[in-house]
Amino acid sequence: MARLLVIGFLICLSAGVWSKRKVRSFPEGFQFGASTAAYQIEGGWYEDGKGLSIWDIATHTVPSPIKDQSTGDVAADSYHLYQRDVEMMNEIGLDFYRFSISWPRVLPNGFSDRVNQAGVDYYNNLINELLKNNITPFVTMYHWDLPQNLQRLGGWTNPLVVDWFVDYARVLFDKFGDRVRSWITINEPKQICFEGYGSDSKAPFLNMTGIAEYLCAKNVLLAHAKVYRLYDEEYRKLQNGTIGISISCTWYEPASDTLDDHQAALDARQFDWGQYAHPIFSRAGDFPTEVKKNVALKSAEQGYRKSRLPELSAAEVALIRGTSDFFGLNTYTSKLTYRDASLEGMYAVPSYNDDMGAVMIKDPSWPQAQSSWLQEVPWGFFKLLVEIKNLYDNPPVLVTENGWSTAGGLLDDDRIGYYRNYLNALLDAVDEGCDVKAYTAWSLMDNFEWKNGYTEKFGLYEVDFNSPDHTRTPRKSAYIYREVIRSRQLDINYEPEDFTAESANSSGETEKNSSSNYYYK
Ligand code: GBE
Repeated sequence: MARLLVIGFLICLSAGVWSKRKVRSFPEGFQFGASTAAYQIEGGWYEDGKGLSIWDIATHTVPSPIKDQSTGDVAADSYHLYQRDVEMMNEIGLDFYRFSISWPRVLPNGFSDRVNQAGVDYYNNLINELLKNNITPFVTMYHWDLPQNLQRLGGWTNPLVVDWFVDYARVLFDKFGDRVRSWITINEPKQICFEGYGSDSKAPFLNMTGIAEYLCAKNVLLAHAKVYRLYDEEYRKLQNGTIGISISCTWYEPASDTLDDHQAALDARQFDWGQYAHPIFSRAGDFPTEVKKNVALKSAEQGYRKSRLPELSAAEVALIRGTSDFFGLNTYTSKLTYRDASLEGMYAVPSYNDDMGAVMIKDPSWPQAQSSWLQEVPWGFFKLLVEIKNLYDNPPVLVTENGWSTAGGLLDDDRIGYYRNYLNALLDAVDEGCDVKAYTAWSLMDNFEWKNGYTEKFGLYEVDFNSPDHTRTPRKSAYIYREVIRSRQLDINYEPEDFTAESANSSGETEKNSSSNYYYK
């Protein structure tokens, strides 16, 4: 009898471990999607009345600032191939598709006085095709392709951009809001502001750190908030949708247990994403205290009469606070963070990095993607989700981007390892009480990876950019994701029967990294 009990106990135990480690279910109603962005896939850069964006200008600059001198002129040609795109979504079984609308395709000069009907037609066709196939359109209004006309007026550093963005959003609600029920105003404010205005890693390459990214931050927040208020006041009743923002968050882990390193990691989180999340999602609103304090202190030391970080008035704090129906989370990786004497003289003065006062480094033991900044750190994703829950009263979280880059090839075991480990960490966070409601893979297909051109591949589908019809072929990871969605489960042992070695070999490339180690919390 005792022996039977022991055996029974062992069976239960191993079943528990098995179900936790091998097959785990997603919560009821959990939604799966994939994401793209207009400039990265559409092409059709100068067709049918589209105006120019800052990325059209950037990629046509001589000498080219793009690693492989490429452009998004044609990209994956989704302007012509959107029906094939929807077919791919059907093959995987996506619940929703997150794509962005090109502002200058709809409003060629940026202003709403002239609407480009051909651009509206294109998005109508895409949206209708999605709905016909039971795929929910999840629309980002701004994924970095600002009309060049507005850039000439200062772009996101001009406070008037707030109203221009509101005018644009109104056109989108009017034209598409009868069918689009899920909106994201802004994709990644930090990347718009810091990478575009504070450095030269994204258009418009302004590179005026310490000043420009902070002006941009205030305007982006206000633009987002005013569009949210507009939806609330004039559209929500009729159109009955949800609207929010997507913020890119890296997890910053203290490099050691010293107080300095803990504070450095905290400051890095506050500067990197708290600067944008805190005004919207915290109870108090406004920029985070640490950010205000650091920039004000440094500014005073440097002889500025006012903080380089613009203030938000009480009315602006109130306007911005609470303006997102969900936390749209884009996340890819983690960094180790420290603060010590070596910081002295490390960063330009003034600069965002100097204001933050932290050093962020990679851990060489973490699996490395093709993108230099991207390493696989699933426990960092877990900690990030728990931190968002703790900081912002457990908001509903939609993971709006997550993914892995390779050099190419259909057999992408390292991408599969990444997706499995990140989904597993997501489920751990759900067990911890985090309200995660959706997951979006970046990306549906290979595309123009900004300054890195076509040298980094994020797609579930490989795109042959050299073939005239931009042939799309599912990678092994597409088969794995399809099964996750079909079963609503994560099964780390699943092997797709219909993914053949021949199809994998046909790409002629093999993967350089394999992160086959499975992660356990
Ligand atoms: C998303 O941004 C974008 O929304 C999407 O358009 C893009 O294709 C996708 O990522 C893949 O890149 O080494 O830390 O100093 C910063 C992700 C690197 C945001 C970090 C790269 C933030 C982009 C350089 N950034 N990341 S480093």
